[in-house]
Amino acid sequence: MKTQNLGLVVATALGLAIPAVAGEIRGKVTLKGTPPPNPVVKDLSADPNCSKLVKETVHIPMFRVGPGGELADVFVTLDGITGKSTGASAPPAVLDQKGCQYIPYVLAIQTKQTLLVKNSDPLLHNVHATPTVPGNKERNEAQLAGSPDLKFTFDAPEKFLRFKCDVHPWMFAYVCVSDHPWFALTGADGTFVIKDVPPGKYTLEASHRKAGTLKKDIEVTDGVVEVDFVFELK
Ligand SMILES: [Cu+2]
Repeated sequence: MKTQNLGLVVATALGLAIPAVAGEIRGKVTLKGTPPPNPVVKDLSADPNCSKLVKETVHIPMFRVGPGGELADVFVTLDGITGKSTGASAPPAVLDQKGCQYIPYVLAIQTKQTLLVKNSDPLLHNVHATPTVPGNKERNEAQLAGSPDLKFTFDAPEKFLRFKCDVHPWMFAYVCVSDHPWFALTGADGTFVIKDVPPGKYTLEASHRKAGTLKKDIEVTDGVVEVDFVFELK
């Protein structure tokens, strides 16, 4: 037995806290090919109340792509892990309704994590969660201007769980629900970081609502693993 392992055994026997060894997964997601243009939300500009709040043309951000193909809103996660959620003790995530749009359009939370839905607009919205995975409940609630945040939680993992507004038919948001904490969403620069990953062999999955899903087998040790994904549009 090596000396360092002996130390570990002694520390374990004494019940001492041992610093956990953990790795980090970093990478960048890019898109090859030209995506279709993001559709203009014509109904918003035609709505007498919403058009007062937003003067500029609003597009549905189906593809957020940078000048070098950097792809945002990609849900990157360790595949096939369930029952490891720390969502019950995680800080709440926030989905806002502002300018008759859900902001952000895509977000990621854990099972049992509180999702606060805010109404920052001076008008009525109707928050309607429409999950498709058994274990997650559909819920539909009116939210008047100035009323308290609505609290949502989901029990089952689900990718791109849709929220809609029944007052404004163009309003959608998509929530990725993970049953463990090892996930990230890519930002505008296409990059992601997943920290504190226990060493091991995993399948890393990258999912974009419109571009599809890619998977890579990876091994995490106690350092940084770099993993890039390239989505190709046909
Ligand atoms: Cu609305």
